[in-house]
Amino acid sequence: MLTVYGCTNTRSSRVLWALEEAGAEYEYVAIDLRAGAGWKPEYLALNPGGKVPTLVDGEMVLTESAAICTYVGDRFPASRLTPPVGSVERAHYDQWCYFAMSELEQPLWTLAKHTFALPERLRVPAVFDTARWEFSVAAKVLALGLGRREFVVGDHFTAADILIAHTLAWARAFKLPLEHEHLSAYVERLLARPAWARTREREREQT
Ligand SMILES: N[C@@H](CCC(=O)N[C@@H](CS)C(=O)NCC(=O)O)C(=O)O
Repeated sequence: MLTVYGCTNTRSSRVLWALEEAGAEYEYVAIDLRAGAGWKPEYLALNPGGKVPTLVDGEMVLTESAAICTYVGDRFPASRLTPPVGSVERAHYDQWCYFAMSELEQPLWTLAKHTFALPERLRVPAVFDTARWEFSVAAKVLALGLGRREFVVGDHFTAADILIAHTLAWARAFKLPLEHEHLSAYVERLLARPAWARTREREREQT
């Protein structure tokens, strides 16, 4: 049995989404970050950063949402969430996962850290304009890469779409304009998937 440690409205939703797409059975353990549950010694033993998500599969403990979503795809190949290792599609899949984590997400994380996540004394509001500009550049690169296609890699849904759509939903929550019409349509389409609705439901049941 797989166990996911997560918290509603965080990057752990990506992992639940991947598991729901794969039709996997899993246990969900809610970690109330706002109440400091991430800093309890028993959780720190699993995730030394005190962050979510964490996935436990038997003896294996995995952190980092992109690595976990990729692991889920590889562990449940029938889901087709990850293209075969060594294929051109896998290379493109990796490219878009790294892009999501290092280019698209980073400016949003900067906004989040300097708005609420960091202790007040460490927040620097002067970074906001730069972060918004960086996000608009990354969104443009994504819009060009996606074009009018339905999915970011090949012709079907992969875990790269999970990382990107979840990040774009985060941008929308921050009221950042997506500027590119087909990016808005892409995120709407992906968030309408039944597996995303099941993810939200599972999180609601647990909290
Ligand atoms: N790169 C990590 C980031 C994980 C992360 O920062 N998670 C946030 C929630 S979205 C968290 O647990 N924050 C709690 C904290 O920083 O104390 C991933 O993608 O898994």
